[in-house]
Amino acid sequence: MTGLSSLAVWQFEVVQHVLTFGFAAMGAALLYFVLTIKNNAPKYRPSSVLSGVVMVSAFLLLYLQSQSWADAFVLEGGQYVASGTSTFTNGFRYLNWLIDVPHLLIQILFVAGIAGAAFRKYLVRFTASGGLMIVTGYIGQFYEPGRGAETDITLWIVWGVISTLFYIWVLVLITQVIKEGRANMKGSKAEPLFAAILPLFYVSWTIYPVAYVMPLFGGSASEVAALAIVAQQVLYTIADVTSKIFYGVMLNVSSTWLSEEQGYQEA
Ligand code: RET
Repeated sequence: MTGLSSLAVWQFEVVQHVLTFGFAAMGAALLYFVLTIKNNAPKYRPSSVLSGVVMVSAFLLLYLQSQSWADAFVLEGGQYVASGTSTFTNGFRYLNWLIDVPHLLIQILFVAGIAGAAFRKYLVRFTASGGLMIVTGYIGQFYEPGRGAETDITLWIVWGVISTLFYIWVLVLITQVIKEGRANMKGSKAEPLFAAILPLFYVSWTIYPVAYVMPLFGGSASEVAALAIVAQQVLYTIADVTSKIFYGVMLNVSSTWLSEEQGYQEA
């Protein structure tokens, strides 16, 4: 982030607030997933458990991310400048995704009613496609423009493109899973809600690669670089809340409706 020499007070604060909102939302949603788990028949519950795992991991990451932001800058002469003692990095996010992405992908299988050999097939493919997408993107982000000595736009783009190929594989798989899930719940009132997960997924997951390329708009002008960083953090937060919480809630409500229709009553 050497391209970024200073931040206006509002820019520093917007990121601080947005990161705080992010971890507060994960904490609140954790409580929701725990408290509603018994509304669902046992076969759907692993979906809520996986939402819980995702919430804890994201809560911790976003908390550390906000600490790292606060440590990276100091207020000097009415603006925030690099503290010189630590840098702000998005690297931790990628490690959080490495945990969350496979879990988010696998949790839908329980609600879609995919079992047996098909379950194992998707489990392996989701873990491979999601894991490789993140690892290759992680390598790429070290070369991000504005990071100083490591900056290498070509390598940044090449790793980004490789990661995108794995992302396309993820999209193909999730489209199939939602199609199969809809077929399994034909006639249920949960079907339209479950179907709406597909557009939510496409939009919320695509925000991540959009945030990845934000520094491209930063250029070398410090003022634009600052705006790009702020935009990147706001986008990541919107993506985190929609891809983890909205998605989890839609799966949870679908499970509850399916459970009711199948005659399940909370003990
Ligand atoms: C990267 C690198 C650039 C190319 C692409 C990417 C895709 C990232 C995605 C991340 C999804 C993360 C989620 C996290 C939830 O916890 C790695 C930014 C395509 C799709 C859903």
